[in-house]
Amino acid sequence: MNERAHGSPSGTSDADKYFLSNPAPKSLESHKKLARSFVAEHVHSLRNVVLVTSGGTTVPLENQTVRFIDNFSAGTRGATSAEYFLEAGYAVIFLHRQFSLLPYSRHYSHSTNCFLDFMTEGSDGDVIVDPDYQGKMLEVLRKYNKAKRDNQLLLLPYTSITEYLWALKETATLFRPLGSRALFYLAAAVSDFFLPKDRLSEHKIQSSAPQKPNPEAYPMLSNGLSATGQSNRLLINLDPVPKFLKSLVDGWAPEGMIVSFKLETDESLLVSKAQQALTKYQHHLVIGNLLSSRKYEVVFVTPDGGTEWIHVPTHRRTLSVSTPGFLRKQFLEDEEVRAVNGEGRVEIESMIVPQVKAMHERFIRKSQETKEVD
Ligand code: 9Z3
Repeated sequence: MNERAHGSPSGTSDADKYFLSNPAPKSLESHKKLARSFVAEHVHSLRNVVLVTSGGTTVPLENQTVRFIDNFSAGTRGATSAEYFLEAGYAVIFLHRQFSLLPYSRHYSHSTNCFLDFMTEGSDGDVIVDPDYQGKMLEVLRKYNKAKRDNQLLLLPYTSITEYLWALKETATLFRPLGSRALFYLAAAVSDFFLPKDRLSEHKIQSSAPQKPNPEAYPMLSNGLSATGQSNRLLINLDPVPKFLKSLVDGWAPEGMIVSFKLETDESLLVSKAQQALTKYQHHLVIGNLLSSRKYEVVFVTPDGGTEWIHVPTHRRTLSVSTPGFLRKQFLEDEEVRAVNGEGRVEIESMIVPQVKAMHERFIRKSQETKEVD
């Protein structure tokens, strides 16, 4: 159906329509206030500023939300990358799914160890860090304190896809005074489908079918007798999430450098889907990754047709894109065990971030040269 058929004024994009019909969350004003003063400070500090998005986005099934659809992401990519950006001198706005991994604290949260396992009782009955963990914790603590001291890190949480999209739009708009010094690093796992506000039931969906199914009560769901005559089924009918990358590139952040991630499970689709995204949205870099190997290998896909695979060092010799599936699976499991046991595997983000930084620096130089010519 075209826009006129929907009765929208011509020129209104799907993203505009999304924001008109899915109102801003209550948290948005305070997020904007924090982001505005953070950006203002770093316009003057002359640091480059990156918006890192991280973690999954939920799709609520009720307005007073009891149930929601979610995805797998724990926010490892985003939280780890944020640390390397901070180390590289960036100021970081970390737009993350509430309760997902955070820079620095990620080393001690969500792990197989409870934080109490890192502590021990001292000789005076005080609580101290276990000597086994002192060295690593001191290193993390120093980096964390430096980021705080220099006001380099702003944490902004979201939960639902709508909260995420509003925060992305408004933060990107606030980044404008930074010009090409703004970098967008979109690692959040963004839902492709959602239930729009006007089809969302206010109250908890009932599991026992009403005597007479009332389509008015749950207009987006058919929660009554199914076509086969079975009762108590819940059929969910989701709308596509608008392609917000287009709005980001064209409208919200026309001068910044935009890096998106592309996630696939079918290896044969990864590079072509990344290339399609670049053609469609005209942004600057897509980093492709596969669900099963995302911690060990990624592919940089650039608008000039370039594709470059990056592998963590232990991985390079043993695993290639053509490694048979069963060997790849075994290797990844071994790597996971080594990582959990703390056998210092290289974090792939320590290789991704410097490369993105170098591209961003070239991007800034190029945009300054263009301005000088103009
Ligand atoms: C990614 O591909 C991230 O690398 C992962 C990280 C979500 C795989 P973890 O949190 O996982 O470390 O466990 N993110 C982007 C996926 C995405 O939703 N891309 C969208 C798209 O390509 C929006 S930019 O359309």
